[in-house]
Amino acid sequence: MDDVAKSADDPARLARFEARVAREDKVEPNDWMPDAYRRTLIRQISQHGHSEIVGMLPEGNWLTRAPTLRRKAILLAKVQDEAGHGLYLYAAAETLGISREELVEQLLTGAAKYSSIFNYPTLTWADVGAIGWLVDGAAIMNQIPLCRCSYGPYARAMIRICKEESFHQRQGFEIMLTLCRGTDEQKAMAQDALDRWWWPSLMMFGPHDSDSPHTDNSTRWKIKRVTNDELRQRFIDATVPQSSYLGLTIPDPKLRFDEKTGHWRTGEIDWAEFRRVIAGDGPCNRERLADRQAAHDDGEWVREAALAYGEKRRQQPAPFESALHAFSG
Ligand code: BYC
Repeated sequence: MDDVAKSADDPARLARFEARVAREDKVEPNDWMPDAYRRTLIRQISQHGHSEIVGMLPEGNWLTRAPTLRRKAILLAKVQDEAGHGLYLYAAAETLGISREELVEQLLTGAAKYSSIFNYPTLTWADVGAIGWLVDGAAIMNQIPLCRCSYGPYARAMIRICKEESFHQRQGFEIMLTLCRGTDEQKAMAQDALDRWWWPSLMMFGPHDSDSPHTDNSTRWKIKRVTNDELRQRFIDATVPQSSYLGLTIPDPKLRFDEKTGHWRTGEIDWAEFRRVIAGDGPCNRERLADRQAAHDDGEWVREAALAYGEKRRQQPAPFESALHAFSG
């Protein structure tokens, strides 16, 4: 039995809700919604927000070692964008009734997931290029359809996020192009980064549709517009020609172009690796959570100062009242 069938929601209300979603009306925070719809959105939006926050770490690793001032300024802007994406997404999740404190706690205790992709190391500068090209490229492919998600606050947050992701993807491709047009050593570094990031990027789209427990409900409610396998295929079809343009080789001996369908076909993804990484046993899971915890602890004085400032402002009379007070006094 799926979540909808198990739902204790009033059937008439549920039918009205589903008709509304079918008409493409946006669902807003104060509207009635089935519990399972709310839970799915909190799960997906918070996992997405956590991914943006943890996603700052692998690239942040190269901020102090970027090869030029220009590269450093660009990378700094990109990492800041990701912090902003995390905050828009946390704000969107908060409209569904979960607090920021709960969200942060779920991330830090490991109770909530974030994307598997961020549990891999960034060993060379070329990894920053590969992340932009492949990881942000996969993110855009997955997120453009989310701009039409049925839940208004998530859909609106995604519009701005996608515009910024598109800049991120281009800067990554441009790093790869520069390396591929450079020395043999630089090109080898770009190939090595592609070798290590290709398969994890394909895993970003999630399990095959046949193994994806959430796809049916999410598609029915227009949270997901396109399935995991369809999006993965779109990404592969867009990326294989880009890799040829760079003069790089996709690390998959089974990769072939299927003339009949017009799609690139890959070998099988290592799903055992995917399951290991999302269960917390990837190459960098522990390091990422420890770094995130340290950043959270280091930021405690900022949170305390912001709260104290907010409290002080609350105790002060509003500007209009104090002007009135001065006038009458
Ligand atoms: N990693 O039924 P399914 C970014 C989980 S981009 C970890 O298909 P759903 C960024 C899934 O959560 C990355 N877990 O689920 C880019 C579920 O577990 P639970 C983030 C994964 O939700 C560049 C289970 O597997 N993007 O942030 O229908 C720079 C079954 O899966 C993964 C988003 O989050 C994975 N790769 O579909 C910086 C986009 N894949 O909850 C930052 C929004 C699956 O049952 N999210 N799982 O324990 C989505 O589009 C969907 O949630 C997914 C999964 C396609 C990811």
